[in-house]
Amino acid sequence: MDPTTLDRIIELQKNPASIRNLCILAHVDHGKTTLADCLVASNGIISSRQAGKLRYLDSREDEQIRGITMKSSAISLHFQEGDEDFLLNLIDSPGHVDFSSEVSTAVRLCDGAIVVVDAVEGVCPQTQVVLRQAWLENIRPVLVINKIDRLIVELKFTPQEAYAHLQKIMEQVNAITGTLFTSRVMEKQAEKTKEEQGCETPLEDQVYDWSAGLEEADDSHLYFSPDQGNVVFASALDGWGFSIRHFALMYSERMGINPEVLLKTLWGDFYLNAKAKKIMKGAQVKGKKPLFVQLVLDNIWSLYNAVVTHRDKEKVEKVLASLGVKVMARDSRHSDPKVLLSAICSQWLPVSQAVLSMVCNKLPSPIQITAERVEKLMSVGVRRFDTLPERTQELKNAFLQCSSNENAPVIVFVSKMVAVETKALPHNKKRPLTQAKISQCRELARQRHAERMAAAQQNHSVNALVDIQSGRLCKGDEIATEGLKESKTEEQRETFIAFARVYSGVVQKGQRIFILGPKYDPAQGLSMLPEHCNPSDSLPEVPHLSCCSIENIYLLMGRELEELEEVPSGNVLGIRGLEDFILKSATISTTPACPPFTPLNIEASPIVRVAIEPKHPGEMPKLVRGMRLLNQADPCAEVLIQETGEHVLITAGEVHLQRCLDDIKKFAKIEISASKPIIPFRETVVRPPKVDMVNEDLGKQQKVAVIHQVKDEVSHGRATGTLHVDSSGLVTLTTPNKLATVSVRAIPLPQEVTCLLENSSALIRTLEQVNMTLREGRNLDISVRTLEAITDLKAQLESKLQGRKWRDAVEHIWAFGPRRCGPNILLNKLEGYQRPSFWQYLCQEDKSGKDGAQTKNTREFDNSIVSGFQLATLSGPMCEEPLMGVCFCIERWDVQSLNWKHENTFEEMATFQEALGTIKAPESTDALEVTPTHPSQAKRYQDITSADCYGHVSGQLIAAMKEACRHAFQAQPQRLMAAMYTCEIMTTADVLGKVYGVVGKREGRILHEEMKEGTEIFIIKAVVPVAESFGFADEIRKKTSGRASPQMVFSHWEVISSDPYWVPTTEEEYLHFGEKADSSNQALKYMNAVRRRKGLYVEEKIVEHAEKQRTLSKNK
Ligand SMILES: Nc1nc2c(ncn2[C@@H]2O[C@H](COP(=O)(O)OP(=O)(O)OP(=O)(O)O)[C@@H](O)[C@H]2O)c(=O)[nH]1
Ligand SMILES: [Mg+2]
Repeated sequence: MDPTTLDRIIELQKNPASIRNLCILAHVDHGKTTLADCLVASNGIISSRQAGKLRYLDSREDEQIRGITMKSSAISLHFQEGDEDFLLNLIDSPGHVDFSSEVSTAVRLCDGAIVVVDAVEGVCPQTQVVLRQAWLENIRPVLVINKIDRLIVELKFTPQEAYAHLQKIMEQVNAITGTLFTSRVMEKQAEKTKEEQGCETPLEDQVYDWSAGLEEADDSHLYFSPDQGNVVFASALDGWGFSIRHFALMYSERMGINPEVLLKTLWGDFYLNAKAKKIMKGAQVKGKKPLFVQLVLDNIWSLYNAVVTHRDKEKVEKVLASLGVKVMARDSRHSDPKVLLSAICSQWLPVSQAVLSMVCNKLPSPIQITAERVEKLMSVGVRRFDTLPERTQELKNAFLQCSSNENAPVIVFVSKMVAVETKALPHNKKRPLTQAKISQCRELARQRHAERMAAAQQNHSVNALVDIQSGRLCKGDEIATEGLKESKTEEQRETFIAFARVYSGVVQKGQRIFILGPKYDPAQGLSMLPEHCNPSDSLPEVPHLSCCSIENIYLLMGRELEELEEVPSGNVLGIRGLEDFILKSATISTTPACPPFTPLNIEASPIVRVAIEPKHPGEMPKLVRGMRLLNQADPCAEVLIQETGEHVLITAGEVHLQRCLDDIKKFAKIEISASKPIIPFRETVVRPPKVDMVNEDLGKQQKVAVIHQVKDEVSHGRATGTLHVDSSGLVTLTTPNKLATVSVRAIPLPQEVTCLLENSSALIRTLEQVNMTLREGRNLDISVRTLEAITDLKAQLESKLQGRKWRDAVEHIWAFGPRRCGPNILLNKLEGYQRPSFWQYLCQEDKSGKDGAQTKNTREFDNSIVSGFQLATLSGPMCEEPLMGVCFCIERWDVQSLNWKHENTFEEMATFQEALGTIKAPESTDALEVTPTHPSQAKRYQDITSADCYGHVSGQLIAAMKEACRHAFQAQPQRLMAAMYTCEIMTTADVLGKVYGVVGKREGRILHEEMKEGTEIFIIKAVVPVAESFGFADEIRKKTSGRASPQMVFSHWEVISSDPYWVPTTEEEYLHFGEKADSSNQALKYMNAVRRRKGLYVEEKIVEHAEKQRTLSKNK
């Protein structure tokens, strides 16, 4: 980088008012990177001829090959408007759904965003997602409607049609903003009324306010409108773009109209009355040309017509003259008319000028950060801002002031870690020399040469020898040090650079700082650390807090990094030296009072799993290292070692998977092989079907079948003597020591309840945490919003679990599972067993103090029952996949309470083993009442009672509960559930049939299709099972010659209707399917595939009625 530019940027970094941190967001392929190219070219980093072709910010090889962005990357630009200088920290983000986590990391560091929308495709699914993301982070968006050239060249719209089309796009975008705004106002209003209710009027006096505050809230500044100056119309590829201010200023001079009036009327239903020389309203009604068409679009259309469509030289000359633009002869002679077009447009309507000026005027600087956003960033998890320690609350001012004072605390947020090749770091790179340096070196060399020549003349023979020797020596040294360096780089080929932003203070090279993990609690930290402590002091250990030094700091310049000494508040930067302390994201500060920032809103859920192994087994450690690096470098990918010992990688989709595999190869530098994607399933139970497979009414037949099945189970149970299954599906199981008995029944949950639980898992986890702290006797202040969400969840569950079967069910919920927050319920149906309610936090609000006595009522081993349930729901009996939508009711639970001590150690177990020789294992409770005869046996005896020959009672109970749940599950009709993608496909009418064909073949379902108004584009929404989705995008692209491409996002779980255990039972079924019924059963296929993968027993006949092969020729 040019040193003068660098100096200017360093200077600008010190003035937060002139900084804009922004990102470019859009749906995939709407032209973000192309637009970024134009902006980068304005700084001379790339030539303007290359802008749009180079895609400078797509620096990875695979990004260039595939033509999509996969990682967000930042670049700092300088822009001058009038007398003012601005520093723009620009982040380009990917648009593909698989990489939406990268968008989250970009949005967090910015104050504003450019939302790009393709003029032909309009608002697409990802456009909605990014608008929501920007909204959730409280950052301000501006709009660029890109690819307007396609309206002219491809769709061949008239200017009038194009105007109507653009208006529609604007409406669509504003509709989304409107919904987001309304929901926020509603939320705030609800919060306010809740607070008021808490302190004031009783409920009956409340009059429900339907308006919900919408009338009072001013939202006019939120919407996109060209006259507000927050919209630019552009064609990034052709290098032009404008906001209507440009035309307003131009025509106000020519026509002598006040520019402000033109600015207000240029976009909208206004027209020019030539006779009266006035601007009038009502162009549409009177059939007149709107001003925008007449003054703006007509000009652009005629330029395109002259240059691209008709290639009319004379006309071009005229246009050039009227625009006052000069082009080089080689551009006007070029065979590609687009070259001439770009040459004209980049002078007439330079897109970078339009966009950057809008950005500087409309987006906030770091000083303008709102208090609301700061509170949101600081209130981590369920905590309320006002419950944070006082010193923490004071830090809010530091955020708001964005001060770079010496005393200002340093607060930095790292949103992701970027792997950079160590040799690409600035200090390892040879820098190009400046002109001055070159001449200096030349001068030095000349002097040295002259000296040497003089010396040589004096003492020719002796010196020559020494010279050669020392020369050799020098060389030898070099080789040695090089060897050392090589071995070092071998160890550390990748260095992680933290992608971060400074919110307060000045970050300096070599500075000591605290790193706050996501779970760090400032209250705890402050109480454990001495006051006014420093990260460089030796301090006691505090959970989730560590200290380290910043090694280097960098200015992020796309592919390049520029080393800096310090970065003041309000800037985006790269930090080296944190890789051992930060996994994916973290907060950095010089004060332990700083809270960790709220975690990023990551929208994509990792769903595609593959098992990875190295080609050569000996390279396993390298693979493990590669996977560890990937885990750190990718915000969304997960790596883990499964119970089976496989190394598993979980990614958001197929494209993401491919990129992660490439990354692992690069990090580990070995050949790897990945398994076929491991497709997740869920297991569930359903109500007995009413019709059989040929749609005949089942009546009692099914019952017969169930009883038949149950009988099997019973006979099995008798064999072990501990299991009993009755005809209604109630399973009773006794522990091996016969001390405890549980009876469990499995019931399917209504679908909407399962959905609700699935979506509320984070909330349930929070509630579980709250319950845990309550059990420990502590209290946790949770925010009003969380409390409201919990109350709402309970109310929703109550309304959805109606009927006799579910009476009081919500109150009696014992636990959720698996992992204590999953979509299965454990229900307490025991008579007379009062345990603290799952909703005790809510009850505590009503009758504070009363619950203390209740808490004590928990029976011994309550936890064992929950653990058994957790294990049972984690892997079901069909193919050991997690359960979903199952409610287990405990109807009986007997346990002989003997006041056993159950915290035996292994040594005590050993003593017990010895003792077994002398004392018989207890057969029943009576046996335990025998008092030991010898006093020395007394302790031993106590030990034995707590662990009989079948192990600890609690352990036995866990196992018994798990088994009981599994049997109860099997006593119901079982089904598999498949993960489903929703998939939006944008296509043209002529290939619609082909798209339908592919969706059908992949077992997908079309939900709806609609045609975009005014275009030939169809939007199809479909669901496709994840299991069938691999290669789906490629197949569609191939079949439609690239005219349709799907965007798939995980949506929900769906029950596969066919029964994997189905065998024909009714006569009709025999007739229809034959005795063997070996026609394809999708559910069975999936189930067996999973079982085979997991090494479980698969019941399959490989050969039936085999016959010995004969050689036919012999029999002839
Ligand atoms: N006709 C036309 N094509 C454009 C324009 N801008 C971009 N494109 C083309 O659109 C395609 C996608 O452009 P990109 O800039 O890579 O899109 P992107 O939004 O960065 O895509 P992702 O990063 O993958 O989400 C490229 O083929 C561009 O040449 C434009 O103004 N007009
Ligand atoms: Mg891109």
